[in-house]
Amino acid sequence: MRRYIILAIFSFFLITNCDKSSQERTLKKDTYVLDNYTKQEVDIAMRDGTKLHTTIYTPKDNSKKYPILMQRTPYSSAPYGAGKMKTKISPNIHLMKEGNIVVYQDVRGRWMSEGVYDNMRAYIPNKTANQSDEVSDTFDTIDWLVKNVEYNNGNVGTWGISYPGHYATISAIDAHPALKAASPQACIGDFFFDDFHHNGAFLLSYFRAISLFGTYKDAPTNSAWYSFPKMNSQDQYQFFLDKGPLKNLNEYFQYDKLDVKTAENKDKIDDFFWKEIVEHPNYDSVWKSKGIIQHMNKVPSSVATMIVGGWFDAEDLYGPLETYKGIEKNGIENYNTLVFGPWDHGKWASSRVRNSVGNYYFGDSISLKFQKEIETKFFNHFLKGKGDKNSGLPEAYVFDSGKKEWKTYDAWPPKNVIKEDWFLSENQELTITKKASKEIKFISDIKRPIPYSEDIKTVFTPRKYMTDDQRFAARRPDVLVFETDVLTENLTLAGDILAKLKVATTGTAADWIVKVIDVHPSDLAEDNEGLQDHLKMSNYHLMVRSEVLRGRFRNSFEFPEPFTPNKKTDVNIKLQDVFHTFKKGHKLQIQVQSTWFPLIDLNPQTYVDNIYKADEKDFKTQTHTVFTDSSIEFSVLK
Ligand code: PG9
Repeated sequence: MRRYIILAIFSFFLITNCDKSSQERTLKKDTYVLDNYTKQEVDIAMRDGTKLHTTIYTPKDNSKKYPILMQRTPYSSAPYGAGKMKTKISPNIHLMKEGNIVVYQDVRGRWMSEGVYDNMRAYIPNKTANQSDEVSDTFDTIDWLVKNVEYNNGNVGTWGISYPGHYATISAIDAHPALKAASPQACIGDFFFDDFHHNGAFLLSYFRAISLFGTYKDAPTNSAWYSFPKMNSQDQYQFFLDKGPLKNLNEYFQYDKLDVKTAENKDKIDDFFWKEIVEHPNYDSVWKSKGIIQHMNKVPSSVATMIVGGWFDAEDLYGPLETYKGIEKNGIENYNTLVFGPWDHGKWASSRVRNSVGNYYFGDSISLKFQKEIETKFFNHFLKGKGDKNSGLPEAYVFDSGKKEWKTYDAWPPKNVIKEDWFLSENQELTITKKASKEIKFISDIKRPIPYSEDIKTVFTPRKYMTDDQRFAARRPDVLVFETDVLTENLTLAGDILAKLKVATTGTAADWIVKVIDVHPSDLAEDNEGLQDHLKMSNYHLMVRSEVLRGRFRNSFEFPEPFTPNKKTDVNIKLQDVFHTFKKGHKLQIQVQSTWFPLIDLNPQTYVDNIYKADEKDFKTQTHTVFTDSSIEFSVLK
């Protein structure tokens, strides 16, 4: 018996460690930082006097000087307190092991820092002496660090994933002269197009995440001051369907009592972020002022940038792509590069050997290769090396998610891309030839909205669906399906996609969702390891890209408009860039639908000024029409 127990323990060790990279295994158990770095925590005063809590890890080897790698975060720079160290620091294990000064800072109003938090705090271009924003907070912090931290070589780099990625973008605006390199990764660009909204539709699936950003804390704290809504069901579809109109979620955020703190409600969440979302349903000055893409012209050529993202990132896809494209507009003076791989949110930082997104496997060591050969090389070149434009890295290092291989280009999108229109024809064809316009009707039943996923369980933020099999949707009467014949040669898409729909509705409001799908051959025999039991790779309908447009915003995100019932109307939807080869033997499929639940909230399908304040009576089942002179404009690599 003893022998079997030993065998079981050994095999458990093997299983849990065989998926770790060799780098991970060679590291002594989680004490590398403790053994090789010292830590100090300081409260740095900003120009308006607010003190920001900053944790500094310095190599014990003080025989040389080091660059400073900094991450500013709303998610805490814990652990706090002497002797308590992170087990991993810096962007990756190579940069940690070769030695850098690594700094983490709680941004204004978060955790151990003073001040009042504001989501995506607006950048103030011409600040008065004492005015501050995240740009000035970053400038003041870097200034203090290079003047006060021992053994620094005067060069600073910033990095971060997601919200920390947004602060890395911020660091490059009106940058401090010591900042030589910034790597915004999955960086939020604009909360009206990243995370909480997609083209005006509200990401209902983000419901629980709202609490993370909407409650004020009274003083610096090393423990969470917010709490998450308690959902009484793990079946998110049913939970939100039973909840009904968005206004019924107010109870979780004390919305209607926000300004009246009483004894009984003081412990409830009075969420200023929920209030902002509810009271600003359109792309008005509040959202516009917070968007950072408009300020990319303020990134000086003294800062080298490497923008990183994942083709299957459900949270921040708009941000990194638009950040890169925004900086590109500054011209060749800026060293600005792009890395996009087959990852979901932030997985390029993973130490796992196996790279999959949900059910779909892309290959081994993709993240590890990026960390070692791209990310480490980028920071070392600009912070320790020559720092010129000859970094040895490509302009665009992009992974073809169809061929499952890396490619490099000297521009993104590649120069040899042409725009090609494919038409949605009535017998479910997707053809290059335009045919007579026919009507295809379907009932959009708000009592039975189309699930965005077959998975039942409630998630904090949805991620896996980005590569989920779409057969479950294809077989519903309210999902229109259009597909090519079996491809006789490879078809590579490289760049954005524009769905040019011509639609009508019996109602006065509608959402429009378009999905781009790679239909795999039916004779595919082998299944991906980790494939959910109910799936087979045979005929797998891989979602390559998807997007929604809330129809009221078809002509303007700021000034919404109703539909005229039964009037043929143009609805154009931009889908974010892809880099995907639809291989010979596969089919390219388009799905068009009008509900996507509960990824996004339900459209009442009758026009109301503010859906967040709509009543039960506003929600009506309608009949929608798609005309077959609708087309999809693809960026085809020739
Ligand atoms: N952008 C990601 C996020 C923002 C808001 C809610 C949930 C996730 C992130 O910072 O991870």
